Order: sequence, then structure tokens, then C-alpha cells
Amino acid sequence: MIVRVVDAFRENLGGEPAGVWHAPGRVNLIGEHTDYNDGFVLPFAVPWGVTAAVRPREDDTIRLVSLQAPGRQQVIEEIDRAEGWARYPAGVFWAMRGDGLPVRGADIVIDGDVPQGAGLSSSAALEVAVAIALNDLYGLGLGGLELAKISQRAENDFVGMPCGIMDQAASALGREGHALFLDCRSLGSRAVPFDPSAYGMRLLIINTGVHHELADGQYARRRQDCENAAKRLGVAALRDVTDLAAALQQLTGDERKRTQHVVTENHRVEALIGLLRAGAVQEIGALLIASHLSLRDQFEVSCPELDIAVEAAVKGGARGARMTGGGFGGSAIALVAEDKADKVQEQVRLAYRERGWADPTFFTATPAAGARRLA
Ligand code: GAF
Repeated sequence: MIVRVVDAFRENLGGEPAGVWHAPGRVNLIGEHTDYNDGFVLPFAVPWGVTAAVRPREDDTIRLVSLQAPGRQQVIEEIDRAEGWARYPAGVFWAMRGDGLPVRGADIVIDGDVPQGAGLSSSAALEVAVAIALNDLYGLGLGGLELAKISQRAENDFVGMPCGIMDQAASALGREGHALFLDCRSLGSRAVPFDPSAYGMRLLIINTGVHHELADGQYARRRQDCENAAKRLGVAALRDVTDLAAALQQLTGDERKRTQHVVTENHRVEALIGLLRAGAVQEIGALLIASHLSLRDQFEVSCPELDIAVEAAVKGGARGARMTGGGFGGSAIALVAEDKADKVQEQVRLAYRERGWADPTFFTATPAAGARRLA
């Protein structure tokens, strides 16, 4: 990865990069659509992500090359004119400069290996890779959490996607062998050991390969539903609902359903951490399934491909499974015993073929290190 990105730098931009940085994508174990409700999440960094070879410039120009978009070098003189994928890195410059940080231009070559369409946050990886590189090159002295916040702001206010902070935080703060428990209100975090292989298990990622187009608008609508519900309940965020039964009596329709999901999902995060602490990894399956059903029925962000992946995985012997990430496509995760992994994959493949869907792809997810300098 390092050699490839450095070679591409020499070839496309000339000379040597000042360094090479890597930021990972993420998978979320549990705590879905809770981050923008000031709630709890438990994601971890995956072994795939974005590697960036970067050299600072003495002017304000940004030159960008992506090995995934060959032949299309973008030269950005005016940040607002950045287009397509370049808006993610450009947004990081925009957010840093907006904070008054002394960040000038840079020459950047990007190489990514997050599986396509898997919903494993390649965009957060891209933002965080650029943020950590600029932090080092311009001596900004920012910590991982600050880099995550800047990256989130790039995505919210520059790219225009109203995401929470989970993906950027997982990418910036991930630790090998650990999931990241993050309280999205206080932004306090804790590394929680997560190594299913020690229990003869593995966490399988099932990439449906689909991305239903409505996703982006629906995300903003869900967020709005949650904010409306919180307002009606007179709380700052759904995180603050302590009496669910009483809250549900005051709500109807979508606001009621969204509240039911967010409040119970926060409890599931805490319960799952409790099980991990107790060394009961095998027992987390029921919580994964409960989370999926809640996302399907109350939050309404699943889709047939995710539902079938979960159903078939469980039928094939998985201890539990759920959609992961924003929804409407992307990936599901399944907790499976090593000796059942083949059967589970076969069952899911079969269920897809019966419906005439393209085969999903499978990966084993092990918690990897967060953003760092490689060279
Ligand atoms: C997407 C968002 F980017 C995250 O902030 C989070 O809300 C997630 O969907 C749902 O949990 O990945």
C-alpha cells in the first residue's frame, strides 16, 4: 500500500511525498442511528481504509489524485469548486481553515481499499486520512477526537450530509482488538476489548452490494423525526428519555417509532458491553437480532437485501445478525462460530440466488488500529 501510493505520487505529482498516512473505515457492532441523538455507539475500525501520500505546498492550491478515479487529477484553487469525491478532502481544508488553523495547500494521492458499496464509511476514512496528514504536516497538535470533529463538520457543512460523529470517531480513535464505546454527548470514549476469535467465533460482514438511492434523503428525514420527537417531549435529545412508556404515550406515528428505536438501542449498547465485559461474546447475538428488528420495524431503514441476509444467516446457524451503518443497503454483520461460517455464507448465498439477486460478498471483521502515520 505504501509503495503503491508513493509510486503513484511520483508519477502523477512529481517528487516525493512528505509522508504517508492511513485512516480506516468502520463497522458498527451496535448503536445505530443513536449518534445524532446524543446516544451511545460501539463501532470498530476495520482493516480497510484510505492511504494518503501528502506533501504540503507553499500556496493554497490542493492537487488531488485518487487511484480509484484514475486519470482525473483535481486541482482545486477555490475550495467551493471541488467536485464529487474531492469534496470530502476539500471539506477538511475548509473546516480547518474556518477554525483559523494555519493550513495551506497540499499535493495528495489517495488509495482506498474499503470494499465497494459495503457501507463501511470510506468517506469518513478519506476525511480522517487527510485530517491526520494535515495535522502532522502543519503541526496543528490536534488529538484524534478533534480530527474526528473537524471531519464530521467537513461532511455536515461542506459535503452536506448531516451525519453524526460515529464514523469519523471510529476511524480516528479505533484500537486493534477493541471496539470503541463512545458517548456521543460527552464525547467520552472507552476501548472495549472485542476478539470473537478467542471464543471460536468470528464477526462476518455480509456486503449486500446494493445502495438504494433514497438513502441520503431518508437519513435527513430520520434525523428530523428524532429532533421533532425530542422537542415534543421537551428533552434536549432522545438520549434524555428515561421513561419510555410515558414518552410513547405522548407521541404518534413516525416520531413514536423512532423514539422507541433510539431509546431501546441505547440500552442494547450498554447491555452488549456488559456481556462483553463478562466474557459472554456468544450471548450478544440476541441483542444484534433485536437491534435489526428495531431498525427494520421502528426506524425503517432496512431493505429486503439486508433483511434476507440477516434471516438467512440466522437460519444457517449465526448466533445473531443485524444491518450495520446507515441502512438502505451496505452491509449486515453476523456473529458465527468458526465451524459454522461456511454454512452461514452458503445459506445467505442461496437465499440471494433464490431471489435472483447478485451474490453478496463476505469478509471477516477484526478490529484494527485507527488513523496513523505509516511513513
Ligand atoms: C451513517 C452516519 F454517518 C453515522 O453518523 C450514523 O448515524 C450511522 O449512519 C447510523 O448509525 O453511517
